[in-house]
Amino acid sequence: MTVRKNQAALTPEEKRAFTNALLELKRTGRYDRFVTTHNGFIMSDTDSGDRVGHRSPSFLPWHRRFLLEFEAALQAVDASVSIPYWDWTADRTTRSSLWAADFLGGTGRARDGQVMDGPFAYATGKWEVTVRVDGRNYLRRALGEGVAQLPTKAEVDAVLAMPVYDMAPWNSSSNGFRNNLEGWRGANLHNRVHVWVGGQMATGVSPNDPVFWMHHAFIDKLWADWQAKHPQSPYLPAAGTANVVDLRDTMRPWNDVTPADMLDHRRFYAFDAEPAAAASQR
Ligand SMILES: [Cu+2]
Repeated sequence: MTVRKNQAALTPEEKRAFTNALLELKRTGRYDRFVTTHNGFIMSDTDSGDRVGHRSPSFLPWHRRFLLEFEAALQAVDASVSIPYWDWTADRTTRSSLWAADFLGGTGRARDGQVMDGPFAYATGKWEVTVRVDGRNYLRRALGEGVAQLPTKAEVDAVLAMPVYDMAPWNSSSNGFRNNLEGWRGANLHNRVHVWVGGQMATGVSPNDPVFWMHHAFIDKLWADWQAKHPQSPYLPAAGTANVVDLRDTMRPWNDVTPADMLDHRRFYAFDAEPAAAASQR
């Protein structure tokens, strides 16, 4: 059974296994197909039209399925690997071990934002950014420059307290848990983290930065935490909503998976720290 761990608790061997599996997916071209898929949805998801991956209720089940597919690809390289999660309420500075040279490497240099250390620095020859929205083919970051502070635990807790999953008009103007977590409304959680990292993470080709997976693994965990807090609150909308993925509608690009299939993460993996209420209530 896959166990997703807090990145801060990984051993040096686990960090090496994870980064090596990423480099192998990159070498074979498999990695870049995930970047392409994500950018396609960023481009096509709109508030007034069809929306699946973002700014809609299916933001959470879509990314759960997307991460599952990516994790399966990692595990085909090394069966011991799972996607770690980055709790950015706790590891919230540029000095976090996350950004050390033995893991993701640090922020970009002042001149051009280029990441200069770690396994994903351009100079290694192993991490060329090929799916891109501008001419630059090196991984870039500007940690803490686009926005000064990552979200706090108190800001996360206030969003986890919201009892309704999502609300009409089911887009970036909605109230409710999903849109406050996604960040188009309120304190801004998920979106702000993309901006804090900067570089490719602040664009539609954000999966070019491996931290994408660890950020989304934490967003995914917050969905599980929310479910444990609100066991009577269902995914919404239930049915019959134009342009939006209802509970039992299939999601592109897979077309064989629905939000209902994604509700219980424990069919697929466990977290190192499962939400307490979940064990007794589900
Ligand atoms: Cu994201």
